[in-house]
Amino acid sequence: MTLQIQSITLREIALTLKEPFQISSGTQSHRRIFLVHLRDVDGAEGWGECVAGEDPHYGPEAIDTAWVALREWVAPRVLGRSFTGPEEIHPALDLNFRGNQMAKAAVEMAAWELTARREKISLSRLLGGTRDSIEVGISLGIQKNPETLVEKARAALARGYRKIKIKVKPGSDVQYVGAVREALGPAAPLMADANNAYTLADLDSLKQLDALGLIMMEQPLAWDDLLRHAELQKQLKTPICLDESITSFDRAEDMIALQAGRIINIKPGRVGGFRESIAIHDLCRRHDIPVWCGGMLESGIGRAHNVALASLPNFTIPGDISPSERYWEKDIVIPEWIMDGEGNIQVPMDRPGMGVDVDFNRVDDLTVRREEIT
Ligand code: OSB
Ligand code: MG
Repeated sequence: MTLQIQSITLREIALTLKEPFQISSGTQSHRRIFLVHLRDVDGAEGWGECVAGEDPHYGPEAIDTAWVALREWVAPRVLGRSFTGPEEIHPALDLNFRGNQMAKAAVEMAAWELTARREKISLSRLLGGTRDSIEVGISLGIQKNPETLVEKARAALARGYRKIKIKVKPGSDVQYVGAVREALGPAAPLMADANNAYTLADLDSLKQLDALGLIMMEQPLAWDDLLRHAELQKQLKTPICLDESITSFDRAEDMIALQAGRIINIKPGRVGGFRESIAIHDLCRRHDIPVWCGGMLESGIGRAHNVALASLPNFTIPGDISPSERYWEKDIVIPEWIMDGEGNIQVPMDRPGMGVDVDFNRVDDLTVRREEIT
């Protein structure tokens, strides 16, 4: 069976978050969601979501640059070509085409989704998933004071979330995380994510966070750094987890060689798609490095891809894959993503493709921009 993509439709939809999400590098309250819809020569379809944000505060891409990259350079390398399978897309997009991982990933991941539908198996199975249920956590944005944060963390634990990630930045760190630790006790599964807000000059604050018994500290230093993270890791007992810095398989190898971190947050969009995510997953497994699946405030479509990826065996730490209700009044997939009281989301193993249907009428209603490339 060959893979021949005939058309790629780009769509931007507008979705409002239930509550604004603040991290050290920026705040979001409305999401401009970038969806990708593929059709192959036989009429089979596949959905993807480009996770680039409104502006380049997380990584170098933003929705508007990704749109151009997808139209100008990704689409021409994929349309009208014949691939033996979706694993051939990444190499075709990687050759003499730098960066733009999120734009590349959107199409690559949609091609895996399309293939799973054609083969009438779940996306999870196509990727090598082994679990029928995944454990999930919540990512709490920076709050106006420690009391508000404590209430949100307490409610999250009561709701069943298996891991509570707290966004930090200088000035909203030790006091905030310390208050949660105090309120929820030593066993509460807490971690912090700094989104690059510190430098090695902040060692004092980082050492105080280190004393709070966190499962890990995510990306404390610069977004593309490895060397300074290695220096920092030597001084901390808390494992460092890298997010922004891991943009490819090679960067993951570098992290391991330099001992710049002990855990990786895999976001398939950040590394160019599923092929690279699986390679990083396998590499980490060989090196006893646990991985977990990060999130980018995705709609139900991007979430479906994350659920499938998180079903692979070395995803041993709960992911930032909260249920639809955490983000939206109403999601764009049917059924919505739901979490049980123990913090589990079921992997739709017995449904073809990503396992949820797109609410097409609603997507149409929410669409602000559409472009079809053939
Ligand atoms: O650093 O993990 C991050 C959201 C946007 C940009 C960066 C990050 C995040 C999150 C959100 O933490 C996690 C989620 O989707 O729930
Ligand atoms: Mg992060």
